[in-house]
Amino acid sequence: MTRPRSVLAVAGAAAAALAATTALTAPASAAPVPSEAAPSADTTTGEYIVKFRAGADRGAALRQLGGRFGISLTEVRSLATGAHVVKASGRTTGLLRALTARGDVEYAEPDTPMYALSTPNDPSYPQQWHYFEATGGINAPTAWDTATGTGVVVAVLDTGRTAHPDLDANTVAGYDFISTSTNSRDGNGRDANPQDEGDWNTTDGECGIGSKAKNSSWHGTHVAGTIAAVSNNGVGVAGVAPNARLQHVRVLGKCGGSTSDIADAIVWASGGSVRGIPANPTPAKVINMSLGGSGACSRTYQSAITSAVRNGATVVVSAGNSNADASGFSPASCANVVTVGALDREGNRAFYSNYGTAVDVSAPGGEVRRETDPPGTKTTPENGVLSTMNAGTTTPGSASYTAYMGTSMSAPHVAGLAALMLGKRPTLTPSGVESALKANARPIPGTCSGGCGAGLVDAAATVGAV
Ligand SMILES: [Ca+2]
Ligand SMILES: [Ca+2]
Ligand SMILES: [Ca+2]
Ligand SMILES: [Ca+2]
Repeated sequence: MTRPRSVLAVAGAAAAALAATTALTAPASAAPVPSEAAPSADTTTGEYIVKFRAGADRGAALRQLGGRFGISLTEVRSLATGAHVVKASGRTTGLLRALTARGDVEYAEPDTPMYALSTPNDPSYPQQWHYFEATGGINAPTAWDTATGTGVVVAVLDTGRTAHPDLDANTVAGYDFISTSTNSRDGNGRDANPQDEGDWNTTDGECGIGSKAKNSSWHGTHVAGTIAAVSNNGVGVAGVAPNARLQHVRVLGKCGGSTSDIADAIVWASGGSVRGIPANPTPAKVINMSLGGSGACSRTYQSAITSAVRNGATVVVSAGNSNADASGFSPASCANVVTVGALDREGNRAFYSNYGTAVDVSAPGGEVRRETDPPGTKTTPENGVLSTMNAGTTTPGSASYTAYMGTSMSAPHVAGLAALMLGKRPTLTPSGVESALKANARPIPGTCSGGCGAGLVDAAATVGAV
């Protein structure tokens, strides 16, 4: 049994840089809204809704008004309300007032065009460049016009759950698969409560040679927010699949987690049976694993993944943060998973992202560096992926938001997109999801040495294609 060294956001040599979590105090700037019709004429469409009074001679009234304005007015259809849609042959100003002023007209209104309100009102949404920016974003807003992930459960195999106003409403029951009480911090082995008890460690070397003391990461809380933070609630951030359900399956505690626990969690999440554990009441159609460790895919991992895929679950995994070929990491190198590399805001392969033929697609992972890190072109916190967080340094504190970077952040973009696809077309198979993700990805906007898969996932194109 191999033990993954740690969560990808803090794995490997780049641990110090990757653990740099810059707290973003989000300015409450308003989210953009769809543009309104130009107000130069009564309507931009030339269509009015007119309610005539009982007994009115509609034809005569429209002929008379048309003559006065030098246009023709035709009745297009009647409404359930008893009003009629009237179309003018040309743009007019003053026709609406003239209609309203008539004794035989009860009311007249422009037939105002409506638009899908796909731009979330969450105050920090404008900072979530990774959803909407033309260069490095995943083109999510257009996808939200037709897909929100309704009916799809996404399992988050990670550090577990913390209470959060941007997550709670989208959360279903999960499970805690950490079998060793020393790393679980809840005083027992596996149990039904996937609460994240914190993964801090107080001394260097406590989690193996070269490990550093660190505060709790609340990694599962961050990953979950990218997948399905509650959107349009006027709070915090938006998620990629705002109506999907999150299922926290706790597998990472202090010093990471074990392959054996993670393998059982994969099977359980997909609806398979695990000895001694009650069946999952809401099996996941998508499993996100923003975790990994050294070594090619083990028999244990592959057999658990194969079983999950047979159960119909799409398994999305991070490529890893070691700036190395992903073939040497698990579960990134396993078969039948969607392995996701990370790009920065300009669409270049992020400095930490693994690469190679094992990578299927790429997604935004961002870059966050501290002021004390070596100078670079991308040093500001807004280049990271903003999501839900907890403010506790050890045990859980209050809910908050933070920008992180890593392939841990890129995978949940793809897991969320898979949920959008499955919400729209529930019969898609895991291989169908993977093929559509690849076929509709767009070319890497920047540079990628070593291989970034089929390209940067495009939510609008992919959802449109299914
Ligand atoms: Ca426990
Ligand atoms: Ca527990
Ligand atoms: Ca929100
Ligand atoms: Ca694959």
